[in-house]
Parts: sequence; structure tokens; C-alpha cells
Amino acid sequence: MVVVVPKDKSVESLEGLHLYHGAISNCSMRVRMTLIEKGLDWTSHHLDLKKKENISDAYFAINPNGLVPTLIDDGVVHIESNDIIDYLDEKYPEPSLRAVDNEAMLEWLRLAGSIHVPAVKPYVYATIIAKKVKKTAEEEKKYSELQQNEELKRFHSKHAGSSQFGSDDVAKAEAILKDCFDKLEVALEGNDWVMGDTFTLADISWIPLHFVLIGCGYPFENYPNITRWAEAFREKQCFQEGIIKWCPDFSKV
Ligand SMILES: N[C@@H](CCC(=O)N[C@@H](CS)C(=O)NCC(=O)O)C(=O)O
Repeated sequence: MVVVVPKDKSVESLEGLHLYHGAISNCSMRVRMTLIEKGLDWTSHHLDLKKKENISDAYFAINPNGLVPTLIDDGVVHIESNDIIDYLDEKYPEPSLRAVDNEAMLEWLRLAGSIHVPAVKPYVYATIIAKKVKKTAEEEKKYSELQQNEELKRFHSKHAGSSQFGSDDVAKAEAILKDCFDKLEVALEGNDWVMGDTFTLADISWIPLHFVLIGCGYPFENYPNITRWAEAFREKQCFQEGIIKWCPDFSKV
């Protein structure tokens, strides 16, 4: 559970579940899906990442990294999407989204979290997003004042001004993604879901990555099990309302 103490004390008096999220954000998608799958009521605070609505004093006073999602549950501020979905399943256990082998399921969540900055973010920015969220010189200045996280500063400096992600950044990202999707393909062999017959947080954690990356042109053609698994989501309400309703097609964001 990753809880932060916000500078904006007013959010500590919010009641119920409040989600600060982005339509096109894969990290937000997994939290929306979990809330929907569990049938929980939540208040939406949408931030348009293309308009850089996350880069503001007001939002950094809630989430110190200026990232989405942030979940506020009865005034307690939670960040880190994979921790948030685990927290939601602990706190609101019905219907359960947990596998019998909880540790193995959490390992999939940790893996998704661990590849975000080294692989998912560079691939998505290099292919589609960097040009959509280009900051003006004034916005760059604002961002460097607000952002204290060195890893994020380094990441965003790669597409600041006239800089662009290089082919080495993309190659590194592709190598990491290949390892992960090879592993996912094996896990789905003969199984409907990542953990076997049961739909769990592991599926919710990984489907946004497939959705966003296929929109960026990531080659999933040689992954028949992943393709079948992703197709099965089309029937699920949490996928339709947690992803499609907010972002019908990532290639067109
Ligand atoms: N580890 C965080 C990563 C959150 C993250 O990077 N969110 C992205 C959208 S998926 C974001 O807010 N990007 C805006 C930015 O980097 O300024 C999580 O899983 O919640």
C-alpha cells in the first residue's frame, strides 16, 4: 500500500472513493477496471494529460509525482496503480479478484509496475505520445519546478525541447517488453486468464498494457494466446467501461 500525505489538506476530508485519472493512461485504466468489476461507487476527477492538466500546483499538492492515477479513499491518498488495485481488493473483498496463489498473482502486478518507466513509457512516448504532450518552454519550466522525482525528470528530459527518444531507448524498451509478453504468452497457454480459470487482478493489471501498446503498433501477431485473451475482454463490462468508454482507440489519441 503506497499512501502519501498530501500538501493539499482539503482532500483529507473527502468521503468515499475519489479517483484522479487520465482517459488515455494505462495506469488509470487498471484502477477504473477494478472499481467497475467490484461494483464500487466512485467520484471521477478526470485530468486531460494531453492538456497537461496534471502539471499544476493543485495536482502536485495531491500526488507528489504529478502522475495519474491517485485514489483517495475516505481522505487517505493512495498512489501507484498496481498497489491501488491490490488495496481495493483487500479492502472491498467481494467479488474477489484474487488468485488462489496470491504471491504468484502479485508477482504479475510487480512485473507490470517494474517495466513502466524502463519499457512501457519510453515505447508509448517514442511512438505516439511525446508529440501529443510537447511542452512549451513555460510548461517545461513549470514542470522542472514542480517535479522532484529524478527518474521522472530524466525520463521527461528525453523528449523536452527538440530532444527525441533515440532508437537505443526504443530497442531497450522492446527487449524488456518481449521478455514480458513471451512470459505472458506461456502463462496463457491452455488458460482463459493469466492465473488459470479465474479472472484476477493479474488480468486487470496487464490488459491496459496490451491495449495501449497495440495502439502504438507493438507487434502482437506472434502471440496467439495473448490475442485470444485480449479478445475475451471485449465481452467484459469492466473493459468496456474502464477502457473503451474513456479511450476507444489508443492509436487515435
Ligand atoms: N507507477 C505509477 C506510474 C503512473 C504514471 O506514469 N502515470 C502516467 C499515465 S499512465 C502519467 O501520469 N503520465 C504523465 C507524466 O508522466 O507526466 C503507477 O503505476 O501509478
